[in-house]
Amino acid sequence: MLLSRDAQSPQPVAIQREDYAPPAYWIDTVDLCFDLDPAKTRVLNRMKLRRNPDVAAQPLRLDGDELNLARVLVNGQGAAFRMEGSQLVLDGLPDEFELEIFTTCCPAKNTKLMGLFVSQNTFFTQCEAEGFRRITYFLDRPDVMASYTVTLRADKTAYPVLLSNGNLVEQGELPEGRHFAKWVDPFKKPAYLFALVAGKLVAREQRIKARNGREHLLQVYVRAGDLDKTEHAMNSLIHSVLWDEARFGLPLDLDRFMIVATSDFNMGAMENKGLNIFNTKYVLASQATATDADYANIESVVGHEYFHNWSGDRVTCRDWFQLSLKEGLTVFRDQEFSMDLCAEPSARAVKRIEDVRVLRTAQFPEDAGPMAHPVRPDSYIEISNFYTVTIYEKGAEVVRMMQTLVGREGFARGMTLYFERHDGQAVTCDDFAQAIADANPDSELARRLPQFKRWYSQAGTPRLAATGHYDAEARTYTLAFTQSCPPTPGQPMKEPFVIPVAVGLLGADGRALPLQLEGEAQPAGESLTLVLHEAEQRFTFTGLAEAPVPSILRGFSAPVVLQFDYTREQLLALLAHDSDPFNRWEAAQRLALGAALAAIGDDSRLPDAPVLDEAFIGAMREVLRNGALDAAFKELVLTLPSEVYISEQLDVVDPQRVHRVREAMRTQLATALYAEWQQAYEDNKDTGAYRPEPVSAGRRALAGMALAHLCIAARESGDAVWPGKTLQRFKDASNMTDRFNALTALVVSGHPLAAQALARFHAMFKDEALVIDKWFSLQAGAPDRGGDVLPLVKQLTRHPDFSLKNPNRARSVIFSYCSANPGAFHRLDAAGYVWWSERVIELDEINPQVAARLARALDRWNKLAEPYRGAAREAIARVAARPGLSKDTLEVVSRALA
Ligand code: 0A1
Ligand code: ZN
Repeated sequence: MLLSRDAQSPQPVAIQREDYAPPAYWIDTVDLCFDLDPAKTRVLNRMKLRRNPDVAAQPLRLDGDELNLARVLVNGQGAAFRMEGSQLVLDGLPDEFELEIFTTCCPAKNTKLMGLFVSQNTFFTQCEAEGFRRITYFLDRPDVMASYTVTLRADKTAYPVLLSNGNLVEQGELPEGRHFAKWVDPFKKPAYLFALVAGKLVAREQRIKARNGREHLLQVYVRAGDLDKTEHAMNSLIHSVLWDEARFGLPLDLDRFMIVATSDFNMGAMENKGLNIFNTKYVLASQATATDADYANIESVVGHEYFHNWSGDRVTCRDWFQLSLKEGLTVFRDQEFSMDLCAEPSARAVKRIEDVRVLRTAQFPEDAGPMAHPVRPDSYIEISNFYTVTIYEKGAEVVRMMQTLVGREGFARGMTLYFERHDGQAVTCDDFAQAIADANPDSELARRLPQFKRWYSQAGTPRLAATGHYDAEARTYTLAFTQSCPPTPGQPMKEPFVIPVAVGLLGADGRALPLQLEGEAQPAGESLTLVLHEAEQRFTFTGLAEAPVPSILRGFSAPVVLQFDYTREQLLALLAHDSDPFNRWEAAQRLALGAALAAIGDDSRLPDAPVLDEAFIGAMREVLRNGALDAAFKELVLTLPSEVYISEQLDVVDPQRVHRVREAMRTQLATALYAEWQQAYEDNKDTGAYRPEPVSAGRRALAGMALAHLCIAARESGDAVWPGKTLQRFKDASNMTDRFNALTALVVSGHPLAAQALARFHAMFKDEALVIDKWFSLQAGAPDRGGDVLPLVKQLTRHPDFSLKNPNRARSVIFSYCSANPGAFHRLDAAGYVWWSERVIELDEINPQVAARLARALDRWNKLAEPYRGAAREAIARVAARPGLSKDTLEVVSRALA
């Protein structure tokens, strides 16, 4: 499967889940001493080890990567060792011993941002998954848990703040203007949770008392100029602490909990014990610089990392195949947290719809492509490639289904049992599912646990085909389900899943009909969860005087594709009346998708022919006018399915055609609903003093959407009023959400005023890196007009503010174009693909993790129509043939070509 490699880099090997074996040695304590210097940092590592008596005697093999080894002592004596590849191997060791290892590394040259690196004159670490081995030789695997003592020494003027995990036990001065700090972590932890930070930082501090009376110091560390942007992160942290205690009885177990922000970070944030390190994007916010979406993301990421303190840190993963044990569970927890913080039930529903949208536009394609893998993968070459939407978002859906099957209270009981049983351990996905089932012995989960766990072992998105039959004479309605799951790499055949399907039935007038299942004594309420477990199953409802409209998979109760031949009338009825907001939204999506697919499949269609019919437009008009609906919900309903989502429904994709049809739909909505957009704008344009909470955020979102459509309509009619008003709003806005929405409206409608607004925006925010990222990203993601985006993107990469070394900046241009702008990226002349391959190769030399993510932009090449398909394959092959490619990128492109 893998392609030829140059002589220096050996063929990368795949690690298999089945090969798991416990470690040959345990490391009980680690005493680390750092002399921090960007060019040459010295690391003295003194460990106490003992042989694992359960494992046959074997040499000690310590992982290392890009380290300079100076000394190895066993019990204070120089010891014989050998290198096997990057591993340090020691033979003939006693059963218990002290091992001292002295190494140096060069943080200033660490562009991979794994291990110890420097960002803006500050030291940071990133150790998950396998970065600790870039700091010292170690058993770098999550089932080796040790107690850490860390001493940091550095120049006091350049690095006044010295942080590590746990408690600060000592600090003081050293000769030559240096100082030190000593930290002790009271909890054992795997190496991937180790962290240190050293630099010129300031902190927002807050002391809180938890429900149980314990006091804690919370700190958010940033660079001096950013302190005024930390209030929201601190509030989010306080809410997180209170929520985990209230909902799951999980208290903060440390005296001090720290968050530190860095602008150079590969991912969103990292849950190091007591010392979370964050991408600035998920910490810094002010009303002038951050949008409502930024505020919401900060809340959920701060929550996510904090919740890891239990689901990840106190109970961790036995091996990296179990990654979803902590990630799926913690995403589920952060989703629930954000929902529970919503004051209005309708805002909860909006959050659910947003989460499902992410799942369906990112995870479903992953599950159908070359990188498809089970929630608990069976093998990997580079674990960094498996921090995926499948592990995170589908993993969260699996946990959510467990909650559905045992009920909310039962799930909380299961969580309590899980943490009681496994506190301080490194465990598996099986252990988690077992605990939830054991706490709920009479549940459907407990009854079908082995089958339920297929959600962990089988990749692919199940298809659930349903049909409905009404028998007027018997007054019954029968729903028949057939489930199947397409093959995925290495898994040609699938066994049936346990699928919870929440259903309701609506009458012609839109009211909920009683749900009396045949054979059940009692009628259910308005909604009922059917638990499917066979390939084919049917359910009959009795006592129905009329043919019902079925509302199936309410709340998206399982991560499946539901296939039901809804008539347009049925969908319009669901959109107008369903009491389940998710299915109400889903009905509109199905209607829009149906129209898009019909237009895309119509070879005789003229470029500007209308796509949407009067019934759909009328329904959208009703939604916009409906005084009972929230603005946030309206915005979601009016948002057309994305090009990616539409493309996923096709066997062969012509991305240009998909783009043109979707643009035509948007233009049609813009012109046909002109009056309603004006009204929506007028009604929602003023949201008073800025508060980043869901209700007013929803109103700002709808006002922004209205403005974009009004500018599109103006483009069609030649009217100059709305673009002018939009520019004025852009100038006058008192918060970033309104300002950026106005700018976006000018850019997406392609209005000439966009140029001056963009220039002004850059000038206003030239010192705000996160805002400049938005400026880049908006342009690289703009709708293509005659192939104009690629030349612009090339120009943007030559802009003085552009840097390939900063992941946020690289993503803002390159990913916004290659991964988020299909209409511009897929060009008939293949120039987008050529440019992509050059950027992947260029980035791979600097930062393989970021390169490998970019490499995934062409995951779905095999579905493309010619000539795109052949050109895309050629571009991938060009990357794969590059000598010396990292194993990260090589794994992605090899799978794509397999
Ligand atoms: N555990 C983190 C994700 C993460 C993974 C790898 C990283 O290093 C490159 C950084 C962060 C989380 O789930 O938030
Ligand atoms: Zn996580």
